[in-house]
Amino acid sequence: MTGIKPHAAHWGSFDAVVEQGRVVGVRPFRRDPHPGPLIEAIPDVVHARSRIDRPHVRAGWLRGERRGAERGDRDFVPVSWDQATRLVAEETRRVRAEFGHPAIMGGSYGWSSAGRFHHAKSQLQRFLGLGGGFTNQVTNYSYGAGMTLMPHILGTNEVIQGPVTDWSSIARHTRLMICLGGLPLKNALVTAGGAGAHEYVPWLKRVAEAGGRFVNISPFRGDTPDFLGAEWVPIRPNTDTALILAMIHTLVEAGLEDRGFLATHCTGWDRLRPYVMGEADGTPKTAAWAAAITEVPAETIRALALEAARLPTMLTATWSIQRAEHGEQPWWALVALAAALGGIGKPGQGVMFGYGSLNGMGTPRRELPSVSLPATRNPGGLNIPVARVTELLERPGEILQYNGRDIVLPDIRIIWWAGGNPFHHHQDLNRLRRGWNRAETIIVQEPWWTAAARHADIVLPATTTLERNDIASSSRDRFVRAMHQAIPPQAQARNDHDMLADIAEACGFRDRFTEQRDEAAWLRHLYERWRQACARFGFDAPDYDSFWAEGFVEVPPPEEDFVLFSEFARDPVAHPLNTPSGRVELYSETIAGFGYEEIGGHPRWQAPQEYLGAPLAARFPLHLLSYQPATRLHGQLDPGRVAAADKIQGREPLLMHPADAAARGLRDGDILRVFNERGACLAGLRLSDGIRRGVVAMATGAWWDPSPEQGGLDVHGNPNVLTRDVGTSRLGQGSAAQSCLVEVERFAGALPAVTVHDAPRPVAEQAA
Ligand SMILES: Nc1nc2c(c(=O)[nH]1)N[C@H]1C(S)=C(S)[C@@H](COP(=O)(O)OP(=O)(O)OC[C@H]3O[C@@H](n4cnc5c(=O)[nH]c(N)nc54)[C@H](O)[C@@H]3O)O[C@H]1N2
Ligand SMILES: Nc1nc2c(c(=O)[nH]1)N[C@H]1C(S)=C(S)[C@@H](COP(=O)(O)OP(=O)(O)OC[C@H]3O[C@@H](n4cnc5c(=O)[nH]c(N)nc54)[C@H](O)[C@@H]3O)O[C@H]1N2
Ligand SMILES: [Mo]
Repeated sequence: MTGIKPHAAHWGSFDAVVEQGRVVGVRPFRRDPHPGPLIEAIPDVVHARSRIDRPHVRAGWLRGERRGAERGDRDFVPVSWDQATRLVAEETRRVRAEFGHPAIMGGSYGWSSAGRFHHAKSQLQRFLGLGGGFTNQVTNYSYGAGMTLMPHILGTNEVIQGPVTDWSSIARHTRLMICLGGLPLKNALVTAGGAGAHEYVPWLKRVAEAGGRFVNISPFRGDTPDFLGAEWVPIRPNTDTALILAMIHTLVEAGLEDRGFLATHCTGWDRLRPYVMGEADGTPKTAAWAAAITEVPAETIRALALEAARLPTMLTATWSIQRAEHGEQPWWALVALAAALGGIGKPGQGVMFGYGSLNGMGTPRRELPSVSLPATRNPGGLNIPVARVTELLERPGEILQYNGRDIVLPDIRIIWWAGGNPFHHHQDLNRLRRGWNRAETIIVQEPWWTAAARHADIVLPATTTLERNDIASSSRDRFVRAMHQAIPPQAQARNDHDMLADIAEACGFRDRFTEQRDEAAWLRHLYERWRQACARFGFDAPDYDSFWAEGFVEVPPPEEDFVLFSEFARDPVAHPLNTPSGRVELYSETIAGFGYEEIGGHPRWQAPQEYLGAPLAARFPLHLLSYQPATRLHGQLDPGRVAAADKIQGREPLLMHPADAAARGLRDGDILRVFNERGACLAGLRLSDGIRRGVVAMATGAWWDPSPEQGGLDVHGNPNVLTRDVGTSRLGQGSAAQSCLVEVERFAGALPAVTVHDAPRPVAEQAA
């Protein structure tokens, strides 16, 4: 195969340049106004030495060492596809028969790849659902706490997932944009389902040119790009709630709260106001009170509140803000501030979450569906909040409380993952590994020897998107794109659909799984379904053959600005919110009724166990933020050149203020040991005066490389060996990765090699 093939990924659309069956380069999609650099890593990763060449089975598993066995790079035996298929089918049948469907954990959380047909997780879940059901995961790592909270207080998740009030409305009307967590450029490199056009930077520039002023409230100055000229308010991590409450206090003190809006559009102001003013608990939430918690000067807080009352203001917070212990609170408080300002539902005003978290948030787009597989059914299954996965594995038979429900945790026998990497995404990896090892059988479908594949019993090699045909599509992007196969499957890799179709056959339901369609027939089918759905919205998409030949379909932009909640703002009686009161719930009887002492009926300041104001900071005085990487998508692309160029002696960089480094005698470029009671990893020191003192930051995504010779030290730099595995609260049960204290020291001794980008060496062929 040689030529130029249109293709797409979460991190951008591109043409693959192919010579003699190899991807040798990429060219950005010609309609992308601002392509990002991540696509440059594609040739490296597609042909990486960490690709899995054949199916493998752990030798100990073949000998019958199952429950409690140590996993991790242990003696993988290559087997044939026939053998692997038979082993997986037999094991699935056995476990279903002996222990029931929920004994199979098939939540398989993860981003998979952009193509909507070969979406690994959807394929696996379709297979497991047809087989009788499985234990599934609900919510997500991105905004799991927020998405459980918002339906209670705003009646919808549109404020997070979109469509949010669009950039066009902001450019026209917003004069002040207050951004908790900033508006980072790096996050907008990607769109789930594929970025056809990166429109974030052009829109930010238009908003700035229109005269909007930006305030970046974040421990990290780099969370807004220089061209915005934002004011930086360096806040202590995890203290945003205190700052927001003090802004509300300032408004009330000055008589500037929008009493009309609070009376007609909200419920619970009579409960929140006495708390804020201190009548309820004796502590007025003044700017001076918040200054002590946030280390933001009281005058800055007051000035910000008064300015927000004077100017059309959009409030926003990144998704990261709620990825912390009590992560529901800052988002709820921000909704309350927006209510007190009276801006909810007005053009360019109110509150939205995640403008700075993903490309496509706020991009004007016509309301149209996206191409997707039909929803999976899970008849005999169970749902567990995604970030409680270790508890699920640790505590069978016990109760997990979530959002007013008591869930009895099943006893998991099979863990099955396709298109996600729990040893990337979960917190406290050493603890996860202990829970993980309790399973009898772990099956992982992966193109690469990621930590998840290395911790499996049965490893099934998947193709990358370049080795198959597909369609990329996202509700946040104007382009639907054809993904043409560019190269043949590498080694013995197979696509997830085909491997599962064979396993379904061995289980007796191949035809129900495939619906007797092959890849080409499925793509045509999914496209036609989408085309018909679009027609109902008045958009005539071209027929499939024209689309495939052209390589993309462009959805026309909308004619008018989109403003979320505009009808509610105009007439809250005729257009109530989908909450019990029909209004914005500043006090929620439902949440209060759950009786969880860690989350009350209205937003309030609660100190997390790990932040700079906690007693533990005496021993671990640095707050670690583990943010999304600029050089990858999570763990994906880590073997490529973009991620490699950013590392320091092959280790993930850690940002630190020069004064904190000097106090420890550390110099730029030093290799550090970063540690707390949960674990330790290496990192390369990068000094920056753009990070607040007392805060250090590491991107996620360097593949976990624990060294048995070094007592389990991760020699590469995965911050999730350090993060704490605790729910945000029993309401949201979201990931609290951003509440984490650590200490650092210079790493003494010979630098251990990073070996995780090499394939593990197999043991005796065909032992099975
Ligand atoms: N400390 C900390 N941890 C975090 C976060 C944080 O802020 N801090 N953020 C969290 C968030 S928001 C998220 S969304 C998660 C992300 O966590 P994940 O989504 O699990 O991370 P990815 O690395 O994208 O995992 C996708 C996996 O799918 C594989 N894959 C790709 N294409 C295919 C395919 O076609 N077939 C198969 N079988 N596999 C494929 C990739 O190789 C990769 O290993 O991480 C979370 N973890
Ligand atoms: N390049 C790239 N882009 C991505 C991803 C990726 O892996 N790579 N992942 C995508 C995914 S899955 C998601 S969910 C989104 C996530 O999007 P976010 O969750 O918004 O991204 P983060 O980088 O975790 O956090 C943004 C910033 O929040 C700041 N911050 C952290 N804690 C606090 C705090 O307590 N208070 C304040 N005020 N600020 C704080 C940090 O300085 C950080 O830089 O990103 C998406 N975009
Ligand atoms: Mo995410």
